[in-house]
Amino acid sequence: MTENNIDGQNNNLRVPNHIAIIMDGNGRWAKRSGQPRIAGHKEGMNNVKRIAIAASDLGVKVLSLYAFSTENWKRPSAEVSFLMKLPVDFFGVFMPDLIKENIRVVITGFKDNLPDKTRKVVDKAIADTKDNTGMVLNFAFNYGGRAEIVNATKIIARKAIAKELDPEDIDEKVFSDALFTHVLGEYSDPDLLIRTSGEERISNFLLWQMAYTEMVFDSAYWPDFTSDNLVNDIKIFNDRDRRFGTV
Ligand code: V07
Repeated sequence: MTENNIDGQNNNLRVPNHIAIIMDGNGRWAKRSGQPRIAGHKEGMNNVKRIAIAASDLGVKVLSLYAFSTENWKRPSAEVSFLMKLPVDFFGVFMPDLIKENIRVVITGFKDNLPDKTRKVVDKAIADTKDNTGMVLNFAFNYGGRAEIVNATKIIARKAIAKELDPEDIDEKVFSDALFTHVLGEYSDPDLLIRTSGEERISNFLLWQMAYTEMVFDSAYWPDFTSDNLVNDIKIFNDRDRRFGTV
């Protein structure tokens, strides 16, 4: 935890190293003003930039955003096609900001069944920011917690069959290393989960990694979620006692 004193207002704010966000409420935000769901997704995307910069300025080390779940393929195909273009728009518009903010982009999730163009754009963004030393912006993209655990199990099983690993040596470290989040190194587990729009579920996000994560449910729809909401939710987190099962 870093003590953040960059401005008087946030004096003594203890900023969590890893914040994960379920960016919910985009469809309802659009509906509220009589717009189609995709208008909400678009405004939600613009807010990704605002909140990423706010988090980076606060000194967050890893910001994980649940952008697309393995279950989201079941949505209407026009909506899925629209969502698959958002990374293209996102990097097209925001890459200069990411470079300026020294932000490194990573993706956790299944990349193999993404549309070609989406995968190429994502791979390019990862490559173009790989030497950035600031905040890691982790997009959970085509991600599902159970699917990730099943995938890790396959990786470990293959190693055992190849005699590269003794089953007796499988421990929590071996397991964590087989998860997508191993790319986040020491910050693989979120300290704080924020879910917007008032829903209070984890919906298959980072299941293994959230064993000890504090959860804050914010009533704001994601497009309305501001840096003030972020700071407020961090304050709620600060007011809780985290004991990790000890006393
Ligand atoms: C998406 C905007 C945020 C609210 C949630 C639904 C819509 C940014 C990305 C993205 C993903 C990967 C990447 C770069 C950007 C994104 C989807 C949806 C599918 F490498 N926003 N955003 N992807 N929304």
